Amino acid sequence: MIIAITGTPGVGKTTVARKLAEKLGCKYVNLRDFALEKGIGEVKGDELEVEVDELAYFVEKEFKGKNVVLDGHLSHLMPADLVIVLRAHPKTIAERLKERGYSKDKIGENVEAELVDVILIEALDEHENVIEVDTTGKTPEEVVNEILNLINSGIKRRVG
Ligand code: DAT
Repeated sequence: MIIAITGTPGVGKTTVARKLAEKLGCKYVNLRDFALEKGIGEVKGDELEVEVDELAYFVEKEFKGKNVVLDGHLSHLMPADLVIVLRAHPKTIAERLKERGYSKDKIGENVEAELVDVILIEALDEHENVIEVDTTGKTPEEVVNEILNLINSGIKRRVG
């Protein structure tokens, strides 16, 4: 099964995806690294601009039928069996991105995206199996355990 961990930058995707893959004993894939490895997209400053369809094609080709956890803010646009949208308080996102040295504009853009549910809406547009998990006040371990419980209970919760 392909599990996509998505969300606004700073929400906790990499932290949660790595731990989840470890617990499930499956492969962890960072989408940005995967794209670079495949020579897809164009690096512009700190950002990698990729054609979503091209990335999805390579993801399908390489991982279809395998057990992987995809980490990236485009992972909900990939062929996935389950999409987990991580959420955090916009203030938390702002603090984390400031620490990362993001510009004021970039921080504002991402805070706004979190506020208006951009990724959740995109994910629900693309997939049936979408779970929203709020990380507020939780440790990464608690978030991972919540996801594992949902997977084990057959994923009956749906948002939207
Ligand atoms: P992203 O990959 O979404 O940009 P990250 O995993 O690189 O995010 O960074 C998230 C930071 O937040 C990291 O320093 C761990 C911290 N954090 C605190 N509580 C968390 C939680 N419940 N879930 C995920 N990360 C959390």
